[in-house]
Amino acid sequence: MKKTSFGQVLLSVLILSACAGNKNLPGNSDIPELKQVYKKDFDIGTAINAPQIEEKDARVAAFIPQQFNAVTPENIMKAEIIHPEWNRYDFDLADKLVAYAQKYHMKLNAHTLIWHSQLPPFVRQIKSADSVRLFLNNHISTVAGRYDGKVYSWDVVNEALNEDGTMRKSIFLNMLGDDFVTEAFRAAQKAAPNTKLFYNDYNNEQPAKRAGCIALIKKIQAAGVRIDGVGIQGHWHLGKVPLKDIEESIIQYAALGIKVDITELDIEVLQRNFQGAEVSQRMKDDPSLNPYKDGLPDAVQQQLASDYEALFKLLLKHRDKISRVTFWGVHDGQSWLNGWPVRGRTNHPLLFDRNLKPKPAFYKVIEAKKSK
Ligand code: 9MR
Repeated sequence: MKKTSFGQVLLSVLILSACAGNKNLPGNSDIPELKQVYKKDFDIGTAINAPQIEEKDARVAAFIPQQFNAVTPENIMKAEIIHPEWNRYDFDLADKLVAYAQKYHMKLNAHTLIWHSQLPPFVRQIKSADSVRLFLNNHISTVAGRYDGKVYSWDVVNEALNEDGTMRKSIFLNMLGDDFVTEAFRAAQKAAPNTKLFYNDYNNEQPAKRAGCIALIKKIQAAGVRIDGVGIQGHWHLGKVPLKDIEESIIQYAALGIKVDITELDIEVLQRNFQGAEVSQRMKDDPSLNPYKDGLPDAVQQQLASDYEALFKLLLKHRDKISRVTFWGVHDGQSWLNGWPVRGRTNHPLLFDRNLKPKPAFYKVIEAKKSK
């Protein structure tokens, strides 16, 4: 009798500790896996930062490969970091990222080769078109060449368009004219024959910008240069995801014979019709500018869920044209939207909250698939 009860106690202790252990287990093994649920449709990616590449936090480290089968470096492959001086490259983190993606059998969608922003300071000091051209070609051949066959895709050019579809002013446009985009793709094609080449932008589902984007893609194609896809970044707003424009864009871009990926998805829940340091100051006294510090009210949570549901239903409808959907961050705590357009707010744009807990939006995205 005594023995049995000791055995029972021991058993209960073992079960209890196993359950407790489970709760604290890295990752979140008792929820569906997005990558698995969408396996036959498109890849599900996430943008990751340096600590995530280096797996600093064991819980996050276990969680990422559970949910996602594609990764994009949020910052570490940008020119500023990977090419700090004319003759100096720093491949440390990018090499780690390649090893990370290989370890977890994830696709690596590299971001980005030519962008007007986050350029190393030496580029801004270049004074001649020849030197800009040399930078563009050296940068692409060195970086895209090194990772050819190791990354799945490159965003060759990022954000070259204005909202009205004209070309955005930048050192590349000013010095090289609009052909710089085609030149960049030509250099990438040469350096990276085994890598998919994408043009990436935001708001390029909007009609005017889309028209400019289509013209740009046609120009690359007319020059006999390879372009494999277009990225619609997908930084959208609560209750205003432009489903019609997105659908029209997917159809029109795909008609050019290229893939259409959603490359930086998030849905902003905060007001953002202001910018700058002055607002950061004002925010300290005006809590209405940062209303969800302690969490999302149910109505907003439900709206976010139904926005994501409608979006994924649409993406599923066009799954034959889409190769991946990438979220811009793993969880709300990591999102760039906590710091933009003003610093220090608490935003909630992704499917997982700050504790990696799936939000109602996550379950709606899972259900969207089940109903298809
Ligand atoms: O999320 C990125 C943030 O950490 C950087 O500070 C910022 C710098 O410009 O870039 C963010 O990522 C951007 C991406 O590279 C291109 N599209 C817009 C993204 C959000 O700004």
